[in-house]
Amino acid sequence: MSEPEVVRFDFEDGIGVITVDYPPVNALGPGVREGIIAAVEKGNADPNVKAMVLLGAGRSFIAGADIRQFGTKRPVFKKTSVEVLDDATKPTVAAIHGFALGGGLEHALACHFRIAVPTAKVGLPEVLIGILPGGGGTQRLPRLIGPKAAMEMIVTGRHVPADEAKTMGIVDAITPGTNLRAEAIAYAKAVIAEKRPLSRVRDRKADASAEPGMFDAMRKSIARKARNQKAPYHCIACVEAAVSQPFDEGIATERRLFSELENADEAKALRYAFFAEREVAKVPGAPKDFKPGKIKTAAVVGAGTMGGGIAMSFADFGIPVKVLEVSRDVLEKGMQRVRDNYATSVKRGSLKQSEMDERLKRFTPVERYEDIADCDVVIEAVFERIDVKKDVFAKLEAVMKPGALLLSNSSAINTDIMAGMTTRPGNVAGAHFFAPANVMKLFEVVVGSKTSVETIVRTMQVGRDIGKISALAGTCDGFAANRSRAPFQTEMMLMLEEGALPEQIDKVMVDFGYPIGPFAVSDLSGLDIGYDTRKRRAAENPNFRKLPVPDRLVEMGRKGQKSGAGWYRYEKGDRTPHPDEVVKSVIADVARELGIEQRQFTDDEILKRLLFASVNETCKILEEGKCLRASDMDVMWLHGFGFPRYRGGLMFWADGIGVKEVYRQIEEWHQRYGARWKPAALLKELAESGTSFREAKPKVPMFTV
Ligand code: T1G
Repeated sequence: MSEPEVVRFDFEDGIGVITVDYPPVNALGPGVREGIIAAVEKGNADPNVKAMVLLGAGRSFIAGADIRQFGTKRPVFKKTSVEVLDDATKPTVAAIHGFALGGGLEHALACHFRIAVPTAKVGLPEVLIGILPGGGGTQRLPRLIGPKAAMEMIVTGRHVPADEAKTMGIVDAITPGTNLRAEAIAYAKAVIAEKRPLSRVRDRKADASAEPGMFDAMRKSIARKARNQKAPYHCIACVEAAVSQPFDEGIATERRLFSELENADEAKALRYAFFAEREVAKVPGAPKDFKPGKIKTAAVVGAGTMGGGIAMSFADFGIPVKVLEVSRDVLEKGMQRVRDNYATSVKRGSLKQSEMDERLKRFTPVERYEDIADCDVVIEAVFERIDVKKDVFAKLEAVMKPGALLLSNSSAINTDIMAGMTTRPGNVAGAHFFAPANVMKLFEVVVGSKTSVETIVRTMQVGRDIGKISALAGTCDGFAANRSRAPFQTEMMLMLEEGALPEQIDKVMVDFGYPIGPFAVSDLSGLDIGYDTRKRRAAENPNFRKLPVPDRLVEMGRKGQKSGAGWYRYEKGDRTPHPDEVVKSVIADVARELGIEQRQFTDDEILKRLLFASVNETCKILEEGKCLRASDMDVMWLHGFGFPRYRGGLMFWADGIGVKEVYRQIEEWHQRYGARWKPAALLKELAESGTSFREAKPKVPMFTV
């Protein structure tokens, strides 16, 4: 059977209709550009064709170049499909629904007119995958809407809704979209009937005279976020060329700068992250046709900091949420904290007052379990104590409607313990949020031994319904994300005893690309959190390796920012961390008492001691089947721990160093430091077989279908 046509051309009422049909999102995959060229040339040559419209079949217009093709050899065209459109001898209309992104919008910009349905979104998001609009977008958009607005869109990569695109002048008209094809044909016929002048975007002028300093101002404003990256700056340079160079020279500049980016490490890492975030959503073995509907009502048990943040996550995405707290006083305090959080966002300008009011209306504080019985999903966020969790699940068992998802936000307690309190363990799973729950994107779905595949799929969807990135984890101490990060936290403390300082370690990690260093993070979250856990572990396990440095700081009352000092000293009302001699002397005392000789550390050793420790642990997590893919762990590190996106993720970065070198170095530390650095069996296997981390497969299935 011949391949289905990826681009169709048909004729209706004097109009040539070009339809791109390359599911799922009409990316410019193999044959699409060729099909568009052939269709436009056919329309040009046919005297019965008075005008042409360009449409996407299915759910979207054209979502851009086929990202999978980057880094591979691609056909070179005498005239690209954008140029052929640009030179069309008859009026052309792009009719946009769904998304017109990247090369998709670039094709639309080469048409004489653009119409869009109200729900459509347009954008040039190439910078988000480490490149830049390579099909003339950096030259046409500034000519259409002005260099400043164009530069903001191109450097942020944001999607612009149709109404805003109309206001900006990207779109000429909004059309209902009840029958987009017919509406596009009607629009084209009106263009002919009214003899509208056909102006090409490329023939306009991009003028920056009103604000010549806009380019340097943009460079300054992105300096922190765009650290160690090239693409954002190349985007600015291209828009600058649109202002300072004739069109064709600007196109040459765009092509040159694009070619510097496509195969750079940053672009490879960002493309990897893009696909990893789509792979992580897949539940192996789940029935393909099982598509759970969006949840309609949610409940959260516990109105503490986490409970309030979880409830906000639902309200923020339009889902009514009941907050259950048996103590009215705690309930009121929790609701006040929610109101204060929203008020802070309003004050900062990131939320409108009207949005805050709308979101608060979605909250229903309740004090009885019966009041949440009708909810589709309930998430408990009560004290991290087994007896308390058991009590909650026993009460949920008694009231929740059949089929309700019974989820636990516990960050460590075995999901099976909660499931054991119910007669429906299949409906029980972990839903682990990361603080602050309404901000952090990672949503770790923890699979209990009896969790059903349907519950897994439904719970993954709950995460997406509230704008999170859902990732699967097996039940073990710390599940997948926190367990993989624990050795990082151990090594950062032990290196202090050996002579490194908090400020040196933090600088290494900030230079690597983290927004702030791990000790500054610890000062934010509070040193007492780790202290309690260590005390509990030491009581349970006499061989537990104590960490005297942080323990002493907590016992001195240095709990972090909340107490004015922790790893750093803070001036009143100022959150700037200042290195503190007191910390240095505590470190020196501990090292002396432990008889550890102090030494200098290179930045490279600090970086690898921290990250290799987690790479090794991730190999153990993978071999035990507590994580499905190395790329899933990368998604967790990107969205749970602020790992720099332009480095792809922990395991992608380690692959850049090479499995063999990682194994050699870990084995060397194993000889020097003992058992905690024993290489994972999987790591040894990968090194010996020359397999990359990305190809690593779990040895044990996480669940059976
Ligand atoms: N190329 C290849 N595959 C793509 C793709 C693309 N551009 N966009 C989506 N997919 C796949 C995706 O991997 C998934 O596959 C499926 O489609 C559904 O995607 C020359 C150089 C359009 C907003 O950056 O932002 O044009 O997992 O789950 O949530 O100047 O996809 O099912 O196998 O994300 O509804 C610029 C990227 C490219 C847009 C839809 N364009 N895509 O979101 O679905 S560079 C982009 C998206 C370029 C030109 C330059 C989103 C979406 P699978 P999905 P969604």
